[in-house]
Amino acid sequence: MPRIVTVGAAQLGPIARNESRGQVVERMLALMHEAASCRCELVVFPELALTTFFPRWYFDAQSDVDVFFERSMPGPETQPLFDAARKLGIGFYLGYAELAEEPDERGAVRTRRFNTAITVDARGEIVARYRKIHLPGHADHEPWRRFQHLEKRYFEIGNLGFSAFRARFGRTDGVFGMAICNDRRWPEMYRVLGLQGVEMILLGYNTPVHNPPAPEHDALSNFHNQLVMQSGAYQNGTWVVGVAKAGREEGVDHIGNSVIVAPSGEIVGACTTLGDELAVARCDLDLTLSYKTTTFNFAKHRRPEHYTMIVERTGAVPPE
Ligand code: CDT
Repeated sequence: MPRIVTVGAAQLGPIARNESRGQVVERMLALMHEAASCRCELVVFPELALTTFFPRWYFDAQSDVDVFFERSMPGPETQPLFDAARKLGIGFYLGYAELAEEPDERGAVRTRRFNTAITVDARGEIVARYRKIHLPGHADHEPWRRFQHLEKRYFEIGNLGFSAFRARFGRTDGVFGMAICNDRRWPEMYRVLGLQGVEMILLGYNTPVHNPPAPEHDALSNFHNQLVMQSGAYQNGTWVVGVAKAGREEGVDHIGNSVIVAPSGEIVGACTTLGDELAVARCDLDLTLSYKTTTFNFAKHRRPEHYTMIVERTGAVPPE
């Protein structure tokens, strides 16, 4: 019996700054209904899916930043997504800005802000939470840029690790993992999840076409997007579902190129527009096996005694 999960990559087009949560959720519900009509059991929405990608702006006042954050999940505006999951029998991955009152490393309760994703099952229950670890960009205002990328200012580094989890979608139990946007460029993310036997990684992103510190990469932004997810999938024998918030948002162009990648590294589903769009694939989780038990049989072939530098060293140090 194949272990099929039918997955919808629910790409969103641009979200204007003045678009309300209610309006965005309506767009997401339309995609969930389309997904249901395609027999999807799981849909993946983008990173920070409920608002415009606000780290492009520098705000002096914290109160101006906090309007983009959710204080509860579900909250009044997002509850319809959870209701639709139950009604349609579809799980979903959702990225959003999370404001939490919780203890820090010293045990002091304070307001904390994370770039977060949750996975919700078909009962409408949150089954896993992930907080983004690789925060790109910068912490201070850099007016020379055409637009800012202030994730290092507005978010703390995630404190939940890369934790694989078991979940059931449709009739299939599987091992899932989550990541967010810039995480997909780091092989460590895939490998840490791979070492937990992950079978499908869910991942949303907002990727501006223009990278101010390295404009020479701009023409390669779609290529790099596919390159990292295809290699991460193949080298760890896992499905990867990468979903964009795409198009021209508040004057900034973002890539689309949402894809569903098989454990072979092949793309089996893809969005072709820069708007709200659903790409669907029937994903057999057992297709991971021929990679996990042969070329990438970790227990047999990995040589961790030669990899210690990976955890002992952060930056590159060339030989003398
Ligand atoms: N949202 C996010 O993490 N975006 C980054 C842009 C960095 S510029 C290369 C990304 O990795 O797509």
